[in-house]
Amino acid sequence: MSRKLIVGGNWKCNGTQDDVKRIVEFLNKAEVPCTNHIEVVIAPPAPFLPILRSTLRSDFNLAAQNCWTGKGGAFTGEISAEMLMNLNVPWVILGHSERRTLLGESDEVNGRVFPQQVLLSMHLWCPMVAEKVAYALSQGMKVILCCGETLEQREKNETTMVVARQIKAVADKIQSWNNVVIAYEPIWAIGTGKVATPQQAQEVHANIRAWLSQNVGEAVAQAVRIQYGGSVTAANCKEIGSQPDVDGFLVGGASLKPEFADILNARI
Ligand code: G2H
Repeated sequence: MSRKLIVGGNWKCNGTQDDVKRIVEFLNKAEVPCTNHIEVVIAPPAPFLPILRSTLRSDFNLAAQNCWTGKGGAFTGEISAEMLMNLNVPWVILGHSERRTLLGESDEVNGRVFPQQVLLSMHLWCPMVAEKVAYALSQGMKVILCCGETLEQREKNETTMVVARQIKAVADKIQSWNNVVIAYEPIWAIGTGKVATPQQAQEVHANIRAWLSQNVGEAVAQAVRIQYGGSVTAANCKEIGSQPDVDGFLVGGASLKPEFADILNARI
């Protein structure tokens, strides 16, 4: 099945107004393959969403890097899916490992606050990510759902189990996968310059598809797009992007640089 490529630029917590102008300039000039074949989604920090909305080319879409688990209200510092839709921001990245690990998403489980290390080892963050995904979808948003294992888990051969558990938490809460893209981001490859080999990426992507096939359905497994993320650069994107189950990238550091345009052309 041919799936439309999707490449995301995750700026994380980077940038000034001047950087935004500079980045938008090279994005707007970038020559990209026909947007019938590739979808581009830019995820700047939330304060820059409105300026990007008004200055970024219209064939590139926008994503937030997080949103709340439900309707907005007395949740200081949070952003709701309703606000994003109101700003014409249709995408949101959820479950990024930096939020799972550094910010301890779902610190509170069943009324108890767990120390972060305990939380990490118990993988108790999934319910919060799953709730966020379900709520964002219910508001008409599209979600880039991140998953991935630590180096320790990979070395213990737990990658398949960890990723399956992260996806199952979401599968248990949603009815449709139409508006979900999965981003496989091995934590050991994020911002480290240590990229997964094309074979490592392909193996996990194929396992994710197999899990979806067995647990959700073959049609969903074939249709869901799976991005690879973790130290993607212009130099390594072609090989990874040539793998049959890799449907694009979620790019961090390199999305702030002009080389992002080369990554958009990885499959040409
Ligand atoms: C992984 C990725 C973007 P980087 O977090 O989501 O970042 O490309 O900098 O490793």
